[in-house]
Amino acid sequence: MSRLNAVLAAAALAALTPLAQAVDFRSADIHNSDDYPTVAAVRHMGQLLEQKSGGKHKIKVFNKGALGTEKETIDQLKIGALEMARVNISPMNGICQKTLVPTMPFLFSSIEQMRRTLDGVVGEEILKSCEEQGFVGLAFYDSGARSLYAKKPIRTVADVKGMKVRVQQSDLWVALVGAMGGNATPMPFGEVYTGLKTGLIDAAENNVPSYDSVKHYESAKYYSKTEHSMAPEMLLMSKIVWDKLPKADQDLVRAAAKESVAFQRRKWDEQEAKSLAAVKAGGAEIIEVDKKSFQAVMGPVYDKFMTTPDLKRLVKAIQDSK
Ligand code: GTR
Repeated sequence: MSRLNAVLAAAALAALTPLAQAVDFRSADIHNSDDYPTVAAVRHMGQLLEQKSGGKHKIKVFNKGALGTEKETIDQLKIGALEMARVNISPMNGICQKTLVPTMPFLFSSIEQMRRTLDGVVGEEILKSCEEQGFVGLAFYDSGARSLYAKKPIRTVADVKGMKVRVQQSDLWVALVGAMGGNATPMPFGEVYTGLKTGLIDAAENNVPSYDSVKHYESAKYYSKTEHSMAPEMLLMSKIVWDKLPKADQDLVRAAAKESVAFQRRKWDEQEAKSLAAVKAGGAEIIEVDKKSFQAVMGPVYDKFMTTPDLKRLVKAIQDSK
């Protein structure tokens, strides 16, 4: 057997051998603050898992983008080089198609409806759909509603025309901002602060806690409440790592993840209120918008992305559950 074949055979065997021993799962997150709701929630999940497994399994959260951008950590999960990552659903849009659904513009009518949907059968179906691509969807976390912020006030969709707007790395996001008349510029989250400072971009879009935590309001002080998407956060485990866990341990991981959702949502609600106060104190102005003008241009985005019977069924299920 050649050296390479021997290495491959050993790797294949390792992939099949159940992990009877303890594992310290590493979990990635790009947020800088140790107290950001997603970061705190995965840490909390780790405590639950440690208790449930009698100290066998632990989770160590590597936030601040220490393990790479969201796209990079997703790639590492895929090959089993990383155990867990908390990412936004958007960078998964090109990997498992059903994740497009909760990202769609103006789909949910309220935060309550979004939470109910993600907790129910629709949410489960979307999480499960990532398995064949190598990702075990453990839970959805809250990311509130995302809105546009810019160097000048945006009050109606016509104001977006020609603006360079940073978006997440997903074709859907490029189309969504394109439908508003903006020039979408996909880039990782960590580059947005400099992008706004240097004028590479005129605007970006996010929820208030993210707008606050990385101080984007310093150079884009007008936060226009478009609330155009409620794209949630996802907690993912590498399927390669998952398949090596004994069934009983898989159950513990799932249970700890599900239990951490309520904790995350409590933190989220508190953080939204704190961040709103913080950005206002930092000079941000909150602008009310003509939301209907934004909703009116989204038809082509649905036509372009909600193309299969499965996607249409999921959209309809959500619309019918309002
Ligand atoms: C945040 C989200 C991150 C990332 C970021 C972004 O709200 O928590 O996972 O998606 O937005 O815009 O890149």
